[in-house]
Amino acid sequence: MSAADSDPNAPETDWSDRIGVSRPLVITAARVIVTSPGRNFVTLKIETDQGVYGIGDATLNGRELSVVAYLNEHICPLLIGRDARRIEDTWQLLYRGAYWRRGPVTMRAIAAVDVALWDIKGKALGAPLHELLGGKSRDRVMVYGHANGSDIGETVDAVGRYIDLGYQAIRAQTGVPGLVNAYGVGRGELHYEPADASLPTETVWDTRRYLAHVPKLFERLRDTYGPEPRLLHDGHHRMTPLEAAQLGKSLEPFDLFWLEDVTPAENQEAFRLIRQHTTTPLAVGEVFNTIWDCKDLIQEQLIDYIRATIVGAGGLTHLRRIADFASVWGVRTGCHGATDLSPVTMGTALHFDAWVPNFGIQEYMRHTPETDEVFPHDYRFEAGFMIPGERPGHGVDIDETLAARFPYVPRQLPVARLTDGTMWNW
Ligand code: GCO
Ligand code: MG
Repeated sequence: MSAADSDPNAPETDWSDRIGVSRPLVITAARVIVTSPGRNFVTLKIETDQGVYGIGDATLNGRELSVVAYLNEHICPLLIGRDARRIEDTWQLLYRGAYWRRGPVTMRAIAAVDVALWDIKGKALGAPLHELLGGKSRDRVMVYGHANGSDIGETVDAVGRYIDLGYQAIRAQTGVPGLVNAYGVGRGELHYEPADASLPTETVWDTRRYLAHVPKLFERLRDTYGPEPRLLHDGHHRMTPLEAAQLGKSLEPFDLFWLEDVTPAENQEAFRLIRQHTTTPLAVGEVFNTIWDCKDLIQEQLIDYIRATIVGAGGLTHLRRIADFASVWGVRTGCHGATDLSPVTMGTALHFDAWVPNFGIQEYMRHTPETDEVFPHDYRFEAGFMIPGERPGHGVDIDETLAARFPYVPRQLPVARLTDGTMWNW
């Protein structure tokens, strides 16, 4: 019995009996829904003349309303009357047609349209997205969870809790002595939510203290849990390339699965220096929007995992292109999956992950129960893995009545300053 059979409120899933794709599916409406069930989400809903609809995620953490305006003012009007079946042509229209290319706002708006159209196509054909992509390469998708604590002891305990939940891969972050609010340290046990105030919270950063402290965390983790768990760490763009090389080297004895975002990647060449000095695997790309942001990183094999994901990098249509290019150079995927990526992105990413031949891992931070209720979905967690659903399309819906009960709340990400007051990368 499918989830849809057992849930009386589940959306209708048998559109394909009536629709198919033998005639145009004319777009009749495109609406933006903003909701904040614990955090803000922007969702685009595209409706067609034959009743089948699709939804896409357009959430840009801390800058949500810019994408709302981009969609409402510049994209929704031009979608009306178009044939929803023409996903590639619509993607090219929105990318080339704007003249102003790339960037987080534009590419999230494009991603929302793209994913909504893939959702419609899947429903019209009666096929889950992994089938449209070429079928599953794996039945379940390995995910990593976020363990964090204000000191090493707390983080070690948090990693233990993830191991007890069945996770085989865990990202570990810890507070640094002398620094309040180090990156990645949350307040609750399973939820970490950095966008915490209507104006940016100021935090203080000192890379030397951090570099001296982090290896101690991983030494303790290996002493406590042995060689088995895959351990990950996120540097969140705080280091210079040389500092990143130093960290990579000092972590080599602890066999990390990956070291993420060690330095900003606007200058892709910076990774050459890091690569020359360390064999710790490198992951980067949660802020990337297009293949152009990672072209050199990939073809020079300067990284091991590409973190671009559905909502950040122009939807399924473009992410698939990045992944195929990466596969040529032995780079594997590691889709961003923080809580600011809505269940719509998670559902779509899981279909992508189930298909993509060069799959690496998927990030998974649990959404709050309120978020899960607003976005009913058929993917599920099972002992360290996510199982994509079998409903046609991406398998995620939005309960608009419930969504309306959670109005938008202005929230921004923190900022970081060095100890002398200099503005730094959060
Ligand atoms: C991660 C990330 C996030 C980001 C967040 C910003 O690896 O999951 O670095 O937690 O900070 O997505 O909105
Ligand atoms: Mg990150």
